[in-house]
Amino acid sequence: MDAPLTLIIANKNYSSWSMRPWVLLRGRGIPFGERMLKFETKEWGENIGRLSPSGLVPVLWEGEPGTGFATWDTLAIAERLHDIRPGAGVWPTEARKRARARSAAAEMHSGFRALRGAMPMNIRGRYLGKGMNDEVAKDIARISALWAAADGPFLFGEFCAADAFYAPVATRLVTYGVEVSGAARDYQQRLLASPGVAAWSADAVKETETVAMDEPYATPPR
Ligand SMILES: N[C@@H](CCC(=O)N[C@@H](CS)C(=O)NCC(=O)O)C(=O)O
Repeated sequence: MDAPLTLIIANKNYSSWSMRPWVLLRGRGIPFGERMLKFETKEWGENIGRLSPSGLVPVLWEGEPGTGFATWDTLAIAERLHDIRPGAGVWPTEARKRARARSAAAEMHSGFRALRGAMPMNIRGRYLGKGMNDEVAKDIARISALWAAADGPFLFGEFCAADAFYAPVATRLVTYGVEVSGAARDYQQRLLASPGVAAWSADAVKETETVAMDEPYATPPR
């Protein structure tokens, strides 16, 4: 009997790193529970040290959160899921596709800093035209090329971890009113409509908390 899985996450509206393994688990139909520690709350302060070795989210727990087995950091979580749920399609079955999918996920994990910095994830927010500059445009051009080369309904056939890594970018383009075209746009729409991404986004728009650090374009209260 496999130990039950619990994913420690933060606010669905803002936490792009939490979103990635959550949509992967949901998108691949892997059962799991979630525990949300909202940013800037007493609950975060009281529990993050016990529930996250790195002090960051997401964290995947096998067994009881806090005493079971923890894997932290999104890339490591994807690899751990691939190990413990080998038939679940976390990565593509074909070795070269798997290598490409890992490359795409790693590129997201370590790159696109301009885009991530200037356009923080904010699923319910609308800041059309904000955040764009030359470096961001370069990141978007690279992502658009990657998406346009999708080899199936998703980047490498069926929805896998690589798609999960790009899900927060698909929502950012909506938030900041950036349009990609052609095959990249078709892929973005499929990604937004995929079951895990749609479910996460539906929860995100219901949240009401505001995290100032993730709202650089909000009008400050007077
Ligand atoms: N490299 C990490 C990044 C994790 C990360 O930065 N998480 C943010 C939330 S999206 C966090 O926990 N921030 C809380 C803090 O900085 O105190 C990963 O891939 O999981």
